Amino acid sequence: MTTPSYRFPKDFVWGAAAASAQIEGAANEDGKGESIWDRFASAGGHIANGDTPETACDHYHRYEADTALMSDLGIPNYRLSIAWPRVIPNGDGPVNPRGLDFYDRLIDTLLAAGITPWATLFHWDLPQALEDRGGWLVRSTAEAFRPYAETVVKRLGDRVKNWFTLNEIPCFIGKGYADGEFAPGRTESARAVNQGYHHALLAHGYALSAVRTYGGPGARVGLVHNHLPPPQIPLIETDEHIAAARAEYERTNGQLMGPLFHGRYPEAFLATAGDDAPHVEVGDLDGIAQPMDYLGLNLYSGDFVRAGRNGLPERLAFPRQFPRGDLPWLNLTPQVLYWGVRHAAEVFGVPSFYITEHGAALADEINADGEIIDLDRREVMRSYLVELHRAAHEGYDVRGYFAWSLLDNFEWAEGYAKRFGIVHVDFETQKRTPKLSAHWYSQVIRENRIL
Ligand code: PNW
Repeated sequence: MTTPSYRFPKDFVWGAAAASAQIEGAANEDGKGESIWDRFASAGGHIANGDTPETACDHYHRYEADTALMSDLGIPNYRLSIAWPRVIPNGDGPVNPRGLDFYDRLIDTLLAAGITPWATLFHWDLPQALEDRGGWLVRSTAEAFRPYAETVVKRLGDRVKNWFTLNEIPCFIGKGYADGEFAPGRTESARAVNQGYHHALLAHGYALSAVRTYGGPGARVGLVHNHLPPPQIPLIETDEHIAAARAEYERTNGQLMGPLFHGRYPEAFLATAGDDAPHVEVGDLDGIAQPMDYLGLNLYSGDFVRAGRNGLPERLAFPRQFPRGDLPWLNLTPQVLYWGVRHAAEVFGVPSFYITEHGAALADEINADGEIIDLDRREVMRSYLVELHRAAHEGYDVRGYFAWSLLDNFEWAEGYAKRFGIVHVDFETQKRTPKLSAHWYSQVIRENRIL
């Protein structure tokens, strides 16, 4: 028998991911405080079709059935997030025991089903009470994150061994405080926004310390990073285009990756920022640069970059008919799973990785038999995994892949119309139906190779 091609490393971690505000619902139940996404939705005008996260997938009440579903599909790892306002409704006030109890039950249910939990401490649902005092633009929000993280790690750390601190700083700071596209919908100065990025980094360091101090034996922790602009894929894999892509990657990721992996803001960033550079207090960078056990990468789309005529990196525009998912930014570029890993390793020396999210929003159709044969999503996942396999085969330490997402869910400013799930959700009835992509993924996991 020949060795099957596209086999993944032994012990490769296969999973599915989700986030509290996108699936839980129960926005006002059991003492949960208001989050900035609850407020952003109720303020109106920000979210497609006037959708809100109030009910979402009703996972708060259906977590047992959702766990059973994962178990039926043979999904052995689940990346979830903890809602800060469920645990500490005002952000820095008293703990809400019923909020912690929910995560306690959820973790126990997962473990009883043989599913390993991977918990993210912050996936965008900031307590509104903290936003009212300045949100991520003020240092006290990062300071409040420390006791919150400690509370969660102390309570769940005997059973949760794999932690992520924050999800996608560029999205919740950039889109939340600079573009105004995401909650809290602010459009602030470059100076204020750079300070916000710094506070997010600081919060990451505090959460990392919390896991190191209270996580118990075997606890591991990292950040989930994403890239805005998207990671740079060399137009053709020649030395000169690779160098151009790498230079642009370094330039656009230095503000976060520099402090995290080199313990300082890069000179190039400081020169560009000038007077808008963040204020940094003594000791901040030591906390931020504490070694992580792994870096999580959320990778959906890349940009093609070439060495331009003047020798400078040049980003190529996408042709009108380039393959794209159901969102304007979702260009389907499988190579991003390879280059996202390789650039981070080469430029910033990142030693090991999990792909903490990859997936596609597509316009699913239910056929006459009630099935969703999402050949498109399956093809997207398959082609991206081929590129992840290439990275693993070349020796990059890629340890796992989490499909985004387990369920169709509240896709932030896009509401419920954009579906990323490998399991379809009927938001009228809350019925779950695994799509073809879920059945296929289930088999990929079982065989530990791309099918
Ligand atoms: C990520 N972009 O968000 C988040 O981590 C998820 O919560 C989200 O559902 C998923 O990706 C799909 O969108 C992103 O504009 C949002 O490039 C926007 C962008 C990237 C990631």
